[in-house]
Amino acid sequence: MTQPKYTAETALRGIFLALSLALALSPVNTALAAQPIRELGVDGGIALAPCSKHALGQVVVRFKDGVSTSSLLAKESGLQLRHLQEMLQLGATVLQVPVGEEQLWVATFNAHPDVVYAELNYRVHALEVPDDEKWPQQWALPQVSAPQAWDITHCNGTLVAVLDSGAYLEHPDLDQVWWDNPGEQPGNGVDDDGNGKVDDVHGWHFFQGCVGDDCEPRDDGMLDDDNGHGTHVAGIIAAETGNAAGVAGASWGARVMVVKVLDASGDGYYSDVAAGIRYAADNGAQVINLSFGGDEPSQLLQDAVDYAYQQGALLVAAAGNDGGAVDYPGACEHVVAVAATDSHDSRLSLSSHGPEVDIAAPGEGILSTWVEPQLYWFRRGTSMAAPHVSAAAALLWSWEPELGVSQVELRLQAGADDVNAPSYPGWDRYLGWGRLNMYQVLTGLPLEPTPSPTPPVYTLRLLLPCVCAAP
Ligand SMILES: [Ca+2]
Ligand SMILES: [Ca+2]
Ligand SMILES: [Ca+2]
Ligand SMILES: [Ca+2]
Repeated sequence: MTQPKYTAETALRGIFLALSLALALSPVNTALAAQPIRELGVDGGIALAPCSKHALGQVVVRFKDGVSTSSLLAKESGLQLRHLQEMLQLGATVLQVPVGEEQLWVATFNAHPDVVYAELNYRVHALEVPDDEKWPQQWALPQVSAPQAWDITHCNGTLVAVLDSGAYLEHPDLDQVWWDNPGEQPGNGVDDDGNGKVDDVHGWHFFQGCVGDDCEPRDDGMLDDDNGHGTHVAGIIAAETGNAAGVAGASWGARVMVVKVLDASGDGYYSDVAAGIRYAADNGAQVINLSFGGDEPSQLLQDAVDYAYQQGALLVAAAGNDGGAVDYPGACEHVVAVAATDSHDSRLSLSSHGPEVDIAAPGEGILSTWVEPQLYWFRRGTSMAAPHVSAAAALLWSWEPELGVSQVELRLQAGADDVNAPSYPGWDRYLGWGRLNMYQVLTGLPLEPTPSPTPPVYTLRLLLPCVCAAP
């Protein structure tokens, strides 16, 4: 009498029986089927969830010697288990399994006596450092963990309004990033989208036209940057990145709506700022960057801010550069006020402080785009800090578009590094919740802000080691 020959076929039959039972009994399976899922990206034929740490629909299995899987899987598996890749030298095989059931198959295989091991097909990744020529001079972006954030995702065109001195629209490192008003035909002298502005293709210009003491509100489509400040701020957020030229923009992919509210001297009026905020919100800006400030509170400014916030826009403003109280609109309710730090994570002495400060970001020696003839220039101040935060918000919204504006605010705060914790643990009036960390903004869990100022608070921050499809 001969012993029945033990083959891979019998091994797999046992596995499939066990797995079928496990699937039938598993509440996980039902739950998975009911869950909404994101659109799947496709990378080399392998399905990858946007935040999946492993290849979907795959497990790696090594069977014991003499147990070959090659011809049996398709025949035996009612679940269309299929063999994708055999690594003969290592004795392992990559098997295709139903998406969402990878863990179950790994557990089932590992429980079988003829399996040496089974595991998920995990992803590896490289830190994404852009090839932009001036990248080595952009110390601020590694400081806020931008490369780690970009390794998760690039910004997919989130619209950021830059209220500033205009922008150099033809700048070679910016000319692809401008908002194109989808409802407006350029240059036909007609307000095609009926928003009250004729030919507002990339944005609008709100200003008090003054001759001597005689000032009156006017507006037009002149967006040219006669100062340079607006071009610098736009570049920090959205300079074309990975194009082997110029600088990298912190969002790597946001679009910019140009709203000119400052003149050649960098001055403007609250009325123009308020009108510009309203225009930005009405025309779809998700983030509104306000790198300027004034000393006086204003109901007009607060009303404009409240309007945009209710539309779901995040407003980000410079805290101020006089080292005193926080400027307006940074001090308004519903505005993220940004202090400035240096390469050692120390607050710049010029950076204004007070109860309204929410977060800090690099603001010294910041290289970005500029008007001709320089084209690139270093600047310092809280004006340069705010756009780093705007860029982080744009990137987060691109990654998790379902978030509401208050959730984005919380994620910015929760992700910040409390770099002055030895002196001022938790929130403080100098750096707010701490220095921006773009990676943690994308991966961290929201923390409830505590009343300010706080006794020492030690938070446990969960860092999800999430590795995702390169966009
Ligand atoms: Ca129009
Ligand atoms: Ca038109
Ligand atoms: Ca560039
Ligand atoms: Ca602190």
